[in-house]
Parts: sequence; structure tokens; C-alpha cells
Amino acid sequence: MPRLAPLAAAAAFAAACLHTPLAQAATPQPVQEPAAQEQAVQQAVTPVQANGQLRVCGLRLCNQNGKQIQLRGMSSHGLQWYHQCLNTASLDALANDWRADVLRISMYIQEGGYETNPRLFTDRVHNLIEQATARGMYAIVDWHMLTPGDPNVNLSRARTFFTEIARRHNGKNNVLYEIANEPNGVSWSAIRNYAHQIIPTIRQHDPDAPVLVGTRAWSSLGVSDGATESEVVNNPVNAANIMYTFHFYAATHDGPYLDTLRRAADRIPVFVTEFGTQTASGDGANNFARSQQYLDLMAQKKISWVNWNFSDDHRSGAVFTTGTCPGGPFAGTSRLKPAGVWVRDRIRTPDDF
Ligand code: IDC
Repeated sequence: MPRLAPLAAAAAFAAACLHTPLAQAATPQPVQEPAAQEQAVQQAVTPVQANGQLRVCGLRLCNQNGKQIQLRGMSSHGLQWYHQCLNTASLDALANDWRADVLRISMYIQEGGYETNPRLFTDRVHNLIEQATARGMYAIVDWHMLTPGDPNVNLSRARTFFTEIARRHNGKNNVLYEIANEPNGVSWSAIRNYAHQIIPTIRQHDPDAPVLVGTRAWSSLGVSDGATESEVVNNPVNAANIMYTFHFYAATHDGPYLDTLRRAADRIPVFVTEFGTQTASGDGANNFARSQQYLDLMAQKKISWVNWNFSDDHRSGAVFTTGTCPGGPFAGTSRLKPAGVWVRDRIRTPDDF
């Protein structure tokens, strides 16, 4: 990556020390043999180089060698509003400074999104998949349906879109398909029927990519409608290599949601494709203590996660301060809101793969 193997990290540290101002020159410097440095450079490895084609293995996500892994990264905001936050410098920062494993490409369908100009938005997604690929990150193609909440309303659009995306990118090993962001006001069986329509459409062109399925009541596994994960456990989607999505906003979604995630992770494969440290509006005060409880659970169960969102929207959940895009700077913390500082730290924590 971007992500450096230990030797490379030591070499980078040594290089950084060479540029240390005089006042700090007393910092101990690791001794590096020239040969070791050469080797270190060659060992620099991106998340995709390290893990290759992912697949669902039992209840977890595994890499090409069958090892369970956890991906961590960021979701874009809606491409119709904050496309300017996804440029060369910001994506370089996401890969190299944030050390993200994954970029979620959030393409709204309504609210000025895909339905208004399918060609434009499909091309944006193509381009962002290429950008993620060039940086060795995984790419989640998020069909960001939200209002209306029945994914079947957009079924024919989804067929057109996913057919083109899957045809174009089937040779890549870093694409995951999220077929319905947050179904709402609709039963699990209607969502399941939609999944049975759209998964074969994708698989016809891209047979080996994991598919992520949204769940009832804004991808709460039903909890926000007073249901539980048992409706999914008892009536799963009839397809292999899929995971179910769970979204939470830590200042709104308390104990029962955390308990649901804990239970569900032992019964079905779960991917948290969206979470915020604030309220479900994506705004308001952060609850970092509860956010950390979720992150601890997800680390323990190796549940992959993606945070909302990589933009400079005014809300507290948008990581950059207003006016950061498109010029930056995007690396470091100078333009980050508190939620951004918090989540960057947690994405940067070294992976164990
Ligand atoms: C919010 C955006 C906001 C936009 C609103 C309506 O932050 O700018 O006006 O959507 O589309 C979700 C959704 C996600 C929401 C986010 C925060 O997937 O689209 O973004 N949220 O409200 N689910 C729970 C929270």
C-alpha cells in the first residue's frame, strides 16, 4: 500500500529520521544494512496484493489462502453531491495515510443520483473502481437505494447497472457488490426475492465476487422494525459467497443493536458496510465509547467495517471540515473533524493479515 511490511516500515522510519530537524536529532535511529533496505522496498504490499480474491468462508470473510480477514475502510458520500472529495490526492491519502483496505463507492439511485443520468453515474463508478484498484484497495460497489425503501422498485435499473459493472470488472480480484444499501418499509422476504433476482445477474458475468445483501429496516437485521436477525437466519438467501449487511450509528443504536450484531455474527456472515460514531442522521455528538464497543466486537469476530463518510459535508460524520474538497490537504489530521481523527486512527492500526 501503501501498507508496509515491518522491514519496510523500519526503512521508512530510518528515512524519516534522516529528515528530522536538529532539535529532535537525538531520536535513536534503527541501523539498516543497505541490502535489508532493498529487500524492504520489495516487500511493500497492498491489501489486495496481500489477500487477492476474497470469498466467504463459513461465517467469515477469507483471503485467497483461506485465512479469515477483516477489512476496514471508508465510504464515499453520495457521488451526486461529493464526487469532488474523490480525487487523486484524497484517494492517495485514503490508501497511504489512512491505510484503508477498502473504499465503498456510494452511488445513490434517487435524490439526484443514478436515475437522473445512468451513463454519468455508471462511468463515475467505473472510474472509482479503477482508482481503488490502482491503489491496491478493495472496492465495494454500493447500490445506495434508500427512498423508496423497496429495492424491487429499482430492480430493472439495478439489472442494467450491475450487468455493465460486472462485465467490465470481472477480471479484477478486488470488487465486492452491495446490492441494496438500506431497504426500509419492506419485509425480509421482499428483500430476499430481490436478492434472488439480482445475484444471478451479477454472477452470470462475475461468478467469484462476494455479494453483500442489505437487511430489513435500514440494514439493521430487522431490529429497527422490532424484529430480530432470526428472520434472516431462518430464511437465508439461496446463494453462496454472500454476506448480510448491518449498519449502526453509535449515538442512536445502543445495547440491543450491539447484542444483535454479536448474536448474528455467530449465525450468518455479516459485513458492516456503514457505521457512524454519531446519530443516525450522520450528525450530532459522537459517542466514541459505544463506537469502541462495536469496534472491539468487530475485531473479535473479524467483522469487516466501513465508516460513513469520506467527504467535507457539514455534518459531524463527514470526516473533513467544510471546504477541504477538492484541494485538501487530505493526509494527516489538520482538516479532520473529531470523528475523522478517531476513525483514521482505527483504520491505520496494522492489519493482522
Ligand atoms: C445521509 C447524508 C445526508 C443526506 C441523507 C439523505 O449524510 O447528506 O441528505 O443521507 O440521503 C444512512 C444512509 C445514508 C445517510 C446516513 C446518515 O445510508 O445515506 O446519509 N445514514 O443519515 N443510514 C443511516 C444513516
